[in-house]
Amino acid sequence: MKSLFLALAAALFLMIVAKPTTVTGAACDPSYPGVCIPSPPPDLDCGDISHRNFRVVGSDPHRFDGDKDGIGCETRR
Ligand SMILES: [Ca+2]
Repeated sequence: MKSLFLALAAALFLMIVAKPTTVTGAACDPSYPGVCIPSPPPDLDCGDISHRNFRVVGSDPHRFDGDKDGIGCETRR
């Protein structure tokens, strides 16, 4: 009975400390403040992400904003 309690306590501890890896688990690059895109590596292209027409500031390490107008992965062309 005691081992069951310890197993439950360990599971609870892991749930709290080792949070499940999600999109928010990766560090969001500050160049894309409106969306959460992790910094490279890997270097991502617009085809690798689902975001479109998001704000781009700063160094733009993924070069989503090739024309430097502050909007990444524009759908209008
Ligand atoms: Ca652009």
